[in-house]
Amino acid sequence: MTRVIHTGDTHIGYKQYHSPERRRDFLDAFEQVVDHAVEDGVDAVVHAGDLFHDRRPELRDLLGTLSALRRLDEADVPFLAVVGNHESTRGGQWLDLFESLGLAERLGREPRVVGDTAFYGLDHVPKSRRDDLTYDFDPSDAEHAALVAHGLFTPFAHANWETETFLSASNVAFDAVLLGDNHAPGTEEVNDAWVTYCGSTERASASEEPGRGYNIVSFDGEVDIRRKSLDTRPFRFVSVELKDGEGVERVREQVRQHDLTDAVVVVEVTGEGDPVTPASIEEFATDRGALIARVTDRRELETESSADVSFADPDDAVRERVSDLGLSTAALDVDETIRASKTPDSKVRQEVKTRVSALVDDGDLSAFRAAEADDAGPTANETDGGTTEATDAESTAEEGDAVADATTTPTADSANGSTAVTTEATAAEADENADPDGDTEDGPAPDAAPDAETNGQFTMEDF
Ligand SMILES: [Mn+2]
Repeated sequence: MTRVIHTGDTHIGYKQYHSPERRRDFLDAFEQVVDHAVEDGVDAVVHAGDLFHDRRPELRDLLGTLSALRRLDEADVPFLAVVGNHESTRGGQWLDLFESLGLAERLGREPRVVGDTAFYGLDHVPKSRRDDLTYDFDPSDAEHAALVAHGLFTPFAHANWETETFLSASNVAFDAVLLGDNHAPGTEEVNDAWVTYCGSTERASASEEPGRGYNIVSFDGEVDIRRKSLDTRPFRFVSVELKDGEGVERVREQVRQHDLTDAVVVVEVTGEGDPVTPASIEEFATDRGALIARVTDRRELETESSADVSFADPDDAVRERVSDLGLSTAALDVDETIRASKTPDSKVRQEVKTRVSALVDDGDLSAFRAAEADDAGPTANETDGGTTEATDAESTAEEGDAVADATTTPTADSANGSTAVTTEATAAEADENADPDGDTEDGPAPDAAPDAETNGQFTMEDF
């Protein structure tokens, strides 16, 4: 019998709505999972990727994470994980640092046996490189086998990776596939394997309306998967359909009916009626104790066909537009350097020159080709519609993915053929392009949150 917590998409460091409180919430949720693991005495915590919201977490988030991992370690609960698209870097993974400290183990093609179950890992792999995957795992004589992976798998929403195909290509018969990337929890049976998403531990976008939690997975002859809830920041979703003649008063009336204390209030206005200034509603809610309020007036969007972007967060709008442009890796890299990275303005010109020269010197001109639309695929988000902000989040998320994928796309390494499953691919890549770093600011939402950026910063020495 093996009993583990399956969690993922914790997105630690995500400063949602630019709010320091929200940023702390993401770490809090992870700490709660750790508390539960310690109290419950599970055999391991399995993390399916996106531990961090971006590839350059800040020191306080690293320290908070280290201290949580240390508590697990002291309770003898192993932390087994794979690398997600948001946190992936080209020069080595945070997870490797935690592993070197003895606080985590990175899953890969070799089995990590806990009780009578062998756990394997598959990091997020951009779509462009999946054809080279071999799905070769080292066999184990453990009674059960589970694969931990990060990606958008069928038969779940937004899928771009065929579960049946990789299950039949794998040389190990998995009893369970424990997934991260899609922030909506769900469980399905595919080819005699239970395939399950644990969902995010905090709402990384307003589209993640249902309560957050994680899975408890038991292997005991059969596989048993149960949900556990987390106590997260309250979100109030207020949908107001205005009739002719109604306006801001009606919206306030609806908002007032909710317990706004310390909540994130997400208001959506539809129907007819008078114009409503979002700021007036947002102020109304925060004056009554809300932490944050966001109003989306769907009516304007309906009449102005050219504007399908909410400007609740201008960064979201820019990211969405950029993601629509189908830019090449090189162009995205330039955009990132100029707009989002922490490169000081005075150094931007030199930095752009350095990066572009590096790509040219490298001789791999694919970086200058327009992005594959596919690779820019959506990231996980919940299926349910949600507010415009949610939509923004999704797009942003997509952009995050796009950037991540683009930048992860190897230069040298794709040329020499086969990409091994997980770990090795990334490791190889890391070797080729030392010096990770480079990244972007936080973005909005969840998987959505973009910030998935992975692009590496190049220095001349690398080439
Ligand atoms: Mn995620």
